[in-house]
Amino acid sequence: MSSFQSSLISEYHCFNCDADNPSVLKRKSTRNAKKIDYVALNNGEELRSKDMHRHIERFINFENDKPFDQLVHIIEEDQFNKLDDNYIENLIQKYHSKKPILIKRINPNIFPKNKSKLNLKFPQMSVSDITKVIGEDRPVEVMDVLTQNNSTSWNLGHWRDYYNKPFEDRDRIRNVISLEFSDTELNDLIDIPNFIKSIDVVNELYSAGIIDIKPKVSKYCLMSVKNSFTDFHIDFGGTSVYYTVLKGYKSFIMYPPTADNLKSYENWCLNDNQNSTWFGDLIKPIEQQQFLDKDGEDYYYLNNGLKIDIEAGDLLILPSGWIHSVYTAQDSVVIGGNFLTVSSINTHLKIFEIEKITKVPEKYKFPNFNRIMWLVGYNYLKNGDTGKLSNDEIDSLKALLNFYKIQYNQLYPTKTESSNSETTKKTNSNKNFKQVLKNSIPTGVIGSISQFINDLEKWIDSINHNKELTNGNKSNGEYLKRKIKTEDVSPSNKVKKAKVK
Ligand SMILES: O=C(O)CCC(=O)C(=O)O
Repeated sequence: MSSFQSSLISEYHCFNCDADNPSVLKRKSTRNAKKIDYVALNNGEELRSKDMHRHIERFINFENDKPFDQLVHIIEEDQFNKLDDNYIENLIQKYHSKKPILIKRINPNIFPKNKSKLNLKFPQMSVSDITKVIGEDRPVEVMDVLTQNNSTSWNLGHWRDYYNKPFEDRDRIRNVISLEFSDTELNDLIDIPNFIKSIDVVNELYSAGIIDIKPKVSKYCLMSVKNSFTDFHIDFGGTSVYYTVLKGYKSFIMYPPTADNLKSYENWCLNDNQNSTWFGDLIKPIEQQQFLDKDGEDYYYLNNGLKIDIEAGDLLILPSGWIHSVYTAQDSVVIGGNFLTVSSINTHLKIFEIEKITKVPEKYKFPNFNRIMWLVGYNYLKNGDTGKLSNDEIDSLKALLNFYKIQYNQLYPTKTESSNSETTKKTNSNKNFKQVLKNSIPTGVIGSISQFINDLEKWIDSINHNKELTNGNKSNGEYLKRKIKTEDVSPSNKVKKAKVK
C-alpha cells in the first residue's frame, strides 16, 4: 500500500478480516465510513471504495449529445389512446435493431388511470414478496458488482436478508440479474405483453408444434441494490429485451450494433484490461449524419451512444444486439425478458459469431441457439406463405440460408477446402467441433441437411421471382450441385418434433 493510500485510513484491518470488519477511512462519522475494496487493492489496483464501481462516475457524467426524443422513440400518456398490441408490434418490427422504444408510465398496476389497451400484468412486489412466492431455498446467482463476477452459493432467503439491510450494513454491492422464474409460481402472477409474444420466434415455433419445450429466457426478475452497475454487454444471441421497473430507478447507456461498434466490442471483450477500460472510449465518434436507411432512420445518428432513465411503471424495449451498461441509483426491482425476432435475425447471427470469437461460456448463451435458427428456416419452408412475406423476412431468410451453408461446408468441406483448411490439420479438435455442430442441427426434424438447404433455397428463389426482387444476394440456385453425401442424411427424418432443453 502506498503512503498516500495508508494516509487515508484511520483504522486498518487486514485483507482477511476486512470482509466482516472493514478498514475505516479517515472521516468524521463511522456510520458513513467508506469500505475499502481490498480484493482490488490486493490485486495491485488503486485504493477505492467497495460501494462504487470504478465506472459509475463515467456513467453518471455521460450526457446525450442530441435531444432525447431524437435518440429514443418515446410514447407518453397522451398517445395511449392509439396504443394497442398491433401498434407496438409494428414499431418493434420497424425499428428492430435501430432504436430503443420507451413507453412512459404504462404499467396499470402502478398507474391505474392509464387508458392503454395493452394487457400488462406486472404487479408491484417487494423482494420479500417475491421470495415468499418463489421460495427461500431457490438458488440464485448473485453478481459482485465491483468484480462483475457471479457467485452461485446464494439462495433467495439469503438474498432477501441481504437486500433488506440498510445500505451501510451491506458488506459489498451485489446484484441479481439472472433469476428466470417461468418455472415457478411467480410465472402465473406476471404476463408478457402480447406484442412481445406475437413476434417472439420461440413462441412461434412452440405454437407451430416444432418445439415442445421453450428455452427459459422470457421472464427474469432483477433485484439490484443502490449503486449496482452492470458493465457493457450484449444480451445473448443479440436478443431484444423488454424491461419494466416495478420499484426504484434504472439508467442505461447504450450503443447501436454498427459494424464498427461490434468490432470495438469484440476487441474490448478480448482485452486483458477490459474491466478497467470504459467501453465508450472505444467508440469512434461520428459527428455528421451518415445516411438514412430505407425507413428514413439514421442508424448512425445514434452512434455516440445514448442514456435512458427508466422509472417505476415505464417499459423499455431494448433493440436487438445493442451494447449496454446499467446503473442502479436506488434499490430496484425489475421484470424483464429476452426474445428473438425474425426481423433481427441478421443481428442475432452476428452476435452468435461474436460470442464464439470471444469465447462466451455455454451457460451464458441463448439455450440451443443454433438448433432454433435451423428450425426457423424449417418453419418457413413448412408453414410459410410465399405471398405474405415482408422484405425484412426475405432478407432474414437469405441470411439464414447463408448461415446454414457455412455450417454445411464446415461439416462437409470439399476435397480442396479440407486440404487447404488449417483447422482440419488439428484433427481431434476439428472432429470434436464437427460433432458438436452436428448435434446442434435438428436433423431429426429437418431431415437431410443438404436436401433441406436445397429446398429452402428453391423456395426463397420462388419468392424472389414472384416479387421480382433484384437487390440483395439473389441466389443462382447453383449451390450443392455436387452429389449429396450419404452421411448427412438423417435416418430418422420422419420425426418432426424437436425438444429444446
Ligand atoms: O439491471 C441490470 O443491472 C442489468 C440488466 C441488463 O443489462 C440485462 O439484463 O441485460
